[in-house]
Amino acid sequence: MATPKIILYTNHGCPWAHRAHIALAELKLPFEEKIIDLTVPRTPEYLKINPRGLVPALSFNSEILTESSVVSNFLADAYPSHLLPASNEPGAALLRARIAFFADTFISKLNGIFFKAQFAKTDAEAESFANEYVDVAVKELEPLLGNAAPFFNGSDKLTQAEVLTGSFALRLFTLPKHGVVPEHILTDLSTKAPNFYRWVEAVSKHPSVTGIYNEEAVVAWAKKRAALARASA
Ligand SMILES: N[C@@H](CCC(=O)N[C@@H](CS)C(=O)NCC(=O)O)C(=O)O
Repeated sequence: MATPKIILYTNHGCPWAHRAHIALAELKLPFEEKIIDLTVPRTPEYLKINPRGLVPALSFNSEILTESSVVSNFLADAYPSHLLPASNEPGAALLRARIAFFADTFISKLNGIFFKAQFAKTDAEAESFANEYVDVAVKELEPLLGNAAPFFNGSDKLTQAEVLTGSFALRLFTLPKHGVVPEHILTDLSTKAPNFYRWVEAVSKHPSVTGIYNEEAVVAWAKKRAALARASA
C-alpha cells in the first residue's frame, strides 16, 4: 500500500487515544499529530471530525475513523503484521478471536475497577476496589496469560492484545507508587497472579507503550480528579 496520509487527533493523557499511538509505533507508520485540548469545549472544526467530541480520531487518506478500538483494529487490519495476522491466514481466525476475547475481558471485567480504585471517595473504598481488582485479575486474566512470552500467546513482540490494553497496563504498573491507588495492588498481583504481573511489567517497559506517556502529568491529573471525588463524598 502506498504511504498513506495519516492524521491522529489525540491527547497524550488519554489511555484510549494511547492505543492508536501504540499501533502506529509498532507498524512504524508516519503520521501527523494534532493535540486536542480536552480542558476546553471542542471547537466546531473538531466536532465536524468527531461529533462525539472524543479523542482519538484518525484521518486516513481523508477518511475519518473514530473510537479507539475501531481505529486501532483498522490500522492492524490495513497492515497485517506481528500485531494481528490477516484473517485469511491459516490459524488466524482463531488467534484473532483469542486476542479479541483477551482485550474484551481486560476492558469489560477488569479495567473499570482500577478507575474506581483511583477515584474512590474514601481509603476504605479504594482498598476494597484494589482487592477486587486483584481477585478479578486472578480469575479472568491469569488463565489467559499462561503462555505469554512475554506478550500474548507466546509472542516476543507486542500483539494487538497489547495495543488494546497496554496503556492501561502501564497505568497499573506506574501509578501505585504515587499513592494514586493502594500500593499493595502490585505486590498482591505479583504473588497471586504471576503470569499477569509479568505481562504487565513487560508491556510497561516496551518503548511503543511508553513512547507518549507523561507519568508526571497523568499522576497530577489523577490526583486532582481523586481530590474532587473525595471532596464530593
Ligand atoms: N470509547 C472512546 C472513549 C474515548 C474517550 O473517552 N476519550 C476521552 C479522553 S480519555 C475524551 O475525549 N474526553 C473528552 C470529553 O469527555 O470531553 C474510545 O475508545 O475512543
